Amino acid sequence: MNIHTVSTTPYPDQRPGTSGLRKKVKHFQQPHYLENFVQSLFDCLEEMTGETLVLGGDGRYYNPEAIQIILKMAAANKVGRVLVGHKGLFSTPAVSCVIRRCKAFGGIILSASHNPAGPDGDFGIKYNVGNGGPAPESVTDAIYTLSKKINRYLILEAEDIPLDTLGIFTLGEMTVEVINPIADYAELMEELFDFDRIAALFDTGVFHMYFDAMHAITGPYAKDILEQRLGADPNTVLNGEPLPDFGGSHPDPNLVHAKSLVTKMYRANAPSFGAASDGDGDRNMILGRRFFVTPSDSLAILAANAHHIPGYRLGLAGIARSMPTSQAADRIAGALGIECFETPTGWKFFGNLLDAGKATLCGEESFGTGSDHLREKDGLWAVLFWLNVLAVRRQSVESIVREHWTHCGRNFYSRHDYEDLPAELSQRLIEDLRKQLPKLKGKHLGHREVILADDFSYTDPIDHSITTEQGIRLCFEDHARIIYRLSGTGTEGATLRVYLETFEPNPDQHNQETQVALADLIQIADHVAQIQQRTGRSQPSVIT
Ligand code: VG1
Ligand code: CO
Repeated sequence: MNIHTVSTTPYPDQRPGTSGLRKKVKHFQQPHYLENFVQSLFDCLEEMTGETLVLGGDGRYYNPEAIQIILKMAAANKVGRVLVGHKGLFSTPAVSCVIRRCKAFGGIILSASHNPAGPDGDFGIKYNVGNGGPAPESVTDAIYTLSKKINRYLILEAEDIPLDTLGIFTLGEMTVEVINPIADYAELMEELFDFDRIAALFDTGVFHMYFDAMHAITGPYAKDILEQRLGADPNTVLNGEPLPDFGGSHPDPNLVHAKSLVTKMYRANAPSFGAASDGDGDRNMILGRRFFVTPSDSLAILAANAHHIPGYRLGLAGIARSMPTSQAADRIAGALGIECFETPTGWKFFGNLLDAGKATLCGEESFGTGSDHLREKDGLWAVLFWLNVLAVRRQSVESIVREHWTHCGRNFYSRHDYEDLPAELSQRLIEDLRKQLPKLKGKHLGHREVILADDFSYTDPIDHSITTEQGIRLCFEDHARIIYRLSGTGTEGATLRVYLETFEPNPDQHNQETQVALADLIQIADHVAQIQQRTGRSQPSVIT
């Protein structure tokens, strides 16, 4: 066996963010950049010797090259077996599924999620542990520490593995299995949902839907599950071919970036249901005919309707939401008599709650929803959940949401993003807010009184680890909230996220336009943080 020990020097910037290490493709293509990170990962997890790993990515530019490098490094580092997706493809939730089903030691996902791809776009790498979920911060911190003192990496000299061919290959003493990345995942979906009932809904001939895969990873999954297994029209899946540059678009399923789907869903003869997913398949956007469901509402409504779904018929242990996600989930948890957990942003914080059986459904305002069926958020799962609910209730999406508001009240919710700000300016803005916190409590802002002003800190109820500085929050006595935090997934400049929420119990007020309902809060948010003045921006770059 020809294992090379290659000398290298550390890069100082390999700290994983909210969801793995994300950088420009060109940054990853610097000499030994990818290799340094991967070797730090192998050094951190020495027990990987002889074990099984799952490997794949969302198909973006540099995916095939990175997979070959990682395979040869895995062989040199004594990994026993790697299950790699056909053509190197795997959605994030499918990797989580296969890790769990095959009892693998962990998995490596190559993706920068919804960030644009191509030679000038972004690339990313993320490690998932044996429960199928993103590595906890203790692991990502350890990898980062090793990356700062790395001086060599190990790689096997060998021919590339033919990723286009399903089958079993060897690399030195390691086995490589090129597997169908859809099969296990689709089987799991069939176990959770009533496929016959959903198929019967499509059979009526009056229910039509679009699923926009945005030229990213979910195309093949959606075609297999929606069109083949469930019998949806053959043209249901839009942009179903994964492309290395995602067709030049920004595969982020929201009203701004999934514009063409939104246009189709708002025209006169729009279908009953529309959905989209992101680059790596873990996000979802849900639309009815001329109707948008906010991700926070979607989480609450799935919880309220879980008893209709075979996989959740026995009831929910609890619900977990990220801190900035609206409190609609708390209301339904209260009504169901179950606990609602509030975690920092990022799916890794749900892992312990799911493993301990404390939460069944989880969600984030950033178009992420999932459950204990795996340990990642799961775009297509959310779409199937909605389809199963629609198949049982035979109502429109809009009427289901409106009924929910009538019972539980409506949480008006919006996120305002200020992208590509100078890093220092945005850091200072947050620090200055932090300094203001002691005086904000008890203060009247507009007609509301601030009852809590803090920088969110989380103590994990299972392992008691503490995570601090997770977002500045102002909570008002009428359940309204303003939250400020900086993104941890960007690759250029800094992004300030401002999350705004009010609660409206009166159904007569539920028809207001969201930005109108939130107008006074938006003003207060700007006034407190002096966003316009400090950034010179008169409005956010993206509103979701
Ligand atoms: C964003 C979202 C967060 C999500 C993360 C990863 O993080 O806000 O809710 O978990 O992306 O999702 P940030 O730090 O930029 O706000 V994905 O689909 O990009 O893996
Ligand atoms: Co994603």
